[in-house]
Amino acid sequence: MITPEHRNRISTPTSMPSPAPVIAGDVLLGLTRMPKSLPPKLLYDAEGSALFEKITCLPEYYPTRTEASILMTHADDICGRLGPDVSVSELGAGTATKTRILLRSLLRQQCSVNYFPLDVSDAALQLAKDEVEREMGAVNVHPQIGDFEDLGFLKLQPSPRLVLYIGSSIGNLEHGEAIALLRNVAQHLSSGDQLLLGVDLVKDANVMHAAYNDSAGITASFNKNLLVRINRELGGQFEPDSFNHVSFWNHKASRMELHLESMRPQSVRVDALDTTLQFYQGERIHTENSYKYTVERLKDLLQRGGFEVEHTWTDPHCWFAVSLGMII
Ligand code: SAH
Ligand code: AVI
Repeated sequence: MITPEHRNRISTPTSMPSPAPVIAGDVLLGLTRMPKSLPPKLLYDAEGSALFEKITCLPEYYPTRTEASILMTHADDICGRLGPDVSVSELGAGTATKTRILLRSLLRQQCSVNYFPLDVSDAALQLAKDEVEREMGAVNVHPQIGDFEDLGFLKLQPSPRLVLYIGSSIGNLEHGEAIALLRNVAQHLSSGDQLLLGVDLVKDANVMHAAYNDSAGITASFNKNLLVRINRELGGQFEPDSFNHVSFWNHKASRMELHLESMRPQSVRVDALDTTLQFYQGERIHTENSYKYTVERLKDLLQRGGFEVEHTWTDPHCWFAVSLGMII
């Protein structure tokens, strides 16, 4: 459970070094093309990670609690299907709150666990390490600050390996990127190694719309924090309140979309890019897609990624699915 004390701590990492800010290239590329867009990984500076934690507790944001309920109901079944004495790595671990459900269950069948969480957010990883070690002394946490593009750390992980990619984070990737990432993961693994993948499923559009347009405005703050980050890290002069948070269901593409929409014509200077950006009234910056799957498309994704599907669990409403795949 993330308490207010945790939220304060997430923005003040203590003992892990921060990587140098490397957002300039992505921001220049994304904001000088038409239509404008920014990669969703930029949403996760310390403040963005803290806002995401708040999102996971919102009444409208069903994915986190639905996936947690699947993990709580089936943790022993999931862990019973794993190899003996597995080590665990996790892509986009965040604060690893739901991961602890699995680690608790795993410790009922093995004495200790080596756990390698990867994330671009050092603040979230610090909290993950603190909380896992505080609760479970038998879990050795080896945090990896970095991008999905560099999966070399998977080779450090002792066999047999379990890779976690939960939280529907794969839904923030385009289909081609998602398959390429799974194939890259598979290439770092050996026969018998396993992947547990969690994805959000297509459902009533009103339910999904509410989840990304919450009444407290936390998702809007999460989205606008991108502009705050550009101001802080790149000397930008964005006025975040001159942009609207816009999120809608794109049925054809099977995804929720997040955008920031300029409320008026404006010029925005970004010193570190030596650029002044022009926005027309109503112009949008596309900041995130959140693809929603069907169980069939999830299985297809795993197979295309190089994994044989072993078992898939869903909740009673079929809102979310967690699937276990293996390298054969
Ligand atoms: N797995 C957690 C957190 C999901 S939020 C959960 O289920 O609640 C998505 C996480 O992925 C964030 O912590 C973010 O920092 C991380 N992330 C996003 N893009 C990334 C990338 N390209 N490389 C590494 N981590 C990334
Ligand atoms: C991390 N990811 C799966 C979240 C999602 O639902 O796509 C990010 C998010 N964006 C807005 N709210 C939550």
